Amino acid sequence: MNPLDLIEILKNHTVYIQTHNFPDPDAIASAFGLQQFLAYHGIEATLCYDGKIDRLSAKKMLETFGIVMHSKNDLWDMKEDDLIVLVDSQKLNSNVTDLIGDEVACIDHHPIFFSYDYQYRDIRPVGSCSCIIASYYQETNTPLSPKCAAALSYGIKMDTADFTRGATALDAEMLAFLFPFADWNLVSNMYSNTMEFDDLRAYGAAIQNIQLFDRTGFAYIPFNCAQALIAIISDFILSLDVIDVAVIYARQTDGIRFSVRSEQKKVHAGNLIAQVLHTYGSGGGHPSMAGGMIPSANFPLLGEDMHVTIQNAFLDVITEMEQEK
Ligand SMILES: [Mn+2]
Repeated sequence: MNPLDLIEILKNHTVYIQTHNFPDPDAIASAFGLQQFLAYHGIEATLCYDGKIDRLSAKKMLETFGIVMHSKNDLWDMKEDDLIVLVDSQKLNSNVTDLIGDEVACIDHHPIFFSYDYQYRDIRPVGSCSCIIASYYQETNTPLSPKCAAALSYGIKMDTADFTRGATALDAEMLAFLFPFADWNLVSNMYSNTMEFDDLRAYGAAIQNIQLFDRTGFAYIPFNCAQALIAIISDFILSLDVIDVAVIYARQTDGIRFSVRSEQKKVHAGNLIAQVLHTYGSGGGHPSMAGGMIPSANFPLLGEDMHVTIQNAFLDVITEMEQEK
């Protein structure tokens, strides 16, 4: 689609750009990049999300690049005929709250689980949503600020884990396109002081109760911890030489949150968690990274020993997947 079509759709409306809940660097960069793009073309947009900006890295990103995002609770004046552009997320997915405005557009790089009839839809299987937004600048010769180019570069680097996870040619081309415009000091700055002291507790818990079944590792964090931290710990556990599939789950106030990683070709992390949690909750994601949730109300379904139930459910599906030719 031509990104300028989006301008036509949004003209003369109140516009919101919404990310998935608990936005990560790619979601924040994409939202910011799109906001700046629209601003150049005369459209003002407010960035919004539900959940929390609960990670040091996300907070630091807002400060470093001068980004303002509003949480759902501040959006009391959103109306039904206000327009929403979803970035790095899709309507009807469990990780994005359905706000009152009208979702007329979607720019994303996740697989489609529920199709929805957007007026503007740009969903491509690339490594980051940030590279799609960067391509809008290139295609339309829209000027790019050093901060914006830096934020989008950081988004691409983070979501592709520095080109080691799901990266595509477009991710690489767009990083090359952004580089001469970007204030690279801002990108470098994002890589220092990234860990909070409290994170160590969660790492400690995961390390202490990690269990290994063949090449699948399970670790449980028995207390509330930030969604993004669970994902980071899951990357950390996957980096062990003896583990190809990592399943990390943490007890939260509203349920159990999961993060799954796979470097086993036959085990699609998104399909794995979707299949396993189907009975207990919901989940989904990419071939190598995915997330999900079991709401507290469904805990009785897990029986006497929830760990055994969870482990067996995952191991059964993993075995099935590995046996497929
Ligand atoms: Mn993303």
